[in-house]
Amino acid sequence: MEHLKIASDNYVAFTFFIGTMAMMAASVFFFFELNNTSKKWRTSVLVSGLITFIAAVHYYYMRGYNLQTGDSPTFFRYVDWILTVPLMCVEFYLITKKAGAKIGLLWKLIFASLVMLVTGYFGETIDRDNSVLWGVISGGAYFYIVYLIWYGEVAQLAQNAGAQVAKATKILGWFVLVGWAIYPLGYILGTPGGLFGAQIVSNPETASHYMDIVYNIADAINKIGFGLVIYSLSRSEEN
Ligand SMILES: *C/C=C(C)/C=C/C=C(C)/C=C/C1=C(C)CCCC1(C)C
Repeated sequence: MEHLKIASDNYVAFTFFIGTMAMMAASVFFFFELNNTSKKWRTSVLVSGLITFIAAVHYYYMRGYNLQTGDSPTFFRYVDWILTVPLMCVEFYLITKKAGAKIGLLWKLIFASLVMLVTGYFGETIDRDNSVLWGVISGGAYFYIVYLIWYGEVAQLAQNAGAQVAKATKILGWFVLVGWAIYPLGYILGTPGGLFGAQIVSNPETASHYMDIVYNIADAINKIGFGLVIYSLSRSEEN
């Protein structure tokens, strides 16, 4: 049995390790705080904990996979996203529900997120030669989500849901606009098509390392950050 350890210059393995720890710690925090969360916000905080918990389990696996094989755990990365991104859509639905959000809005958000992720997966795996095309389709679904949150139904409902919900929705909207935009950067670095054919990192192995580091950083920011915005909403005075 080989003894596997993280070399001090192995940033891919290191960010998988830190990611695992951060997701675990965040999950413990959200779950333990449920006890002193008002009933109104309990489901939202629970969902925050589920998002980081699902990520923690995937990160634990991906960390080991990467350490043992040196490869990018693309499949489980996408399994994680397919579970957690729709749950982030659920958060938008839950906080605007009191202002009248309909279940149809939730399905629109979930559907768009699935299109975004499935097409991204095709571009990264089974049809890498057309990664630009898949990336563009995925980007279209992404901008539709941004639109719904910033100008569409989510934005309108948030305006009628009180100042605190409006403020939280704005911050979550920034996470989606800026924090989620980090992912296409990882995709551009890691796929052969790069940015409309411009190969940014020519060595495929280095390219996939960059991609993993970018994705790992983005996941920590977005999953934990999202949860903390929901948590602080649950603690805001007027609610
Ligand atoms: C917790 C995980 C999250 C918030 C993952 C989000 C992933 C994305 C926003 C991915 C977006 C992509 C594009 C917009 C184009 C290229 C392909 C993707 C899938 C990387």
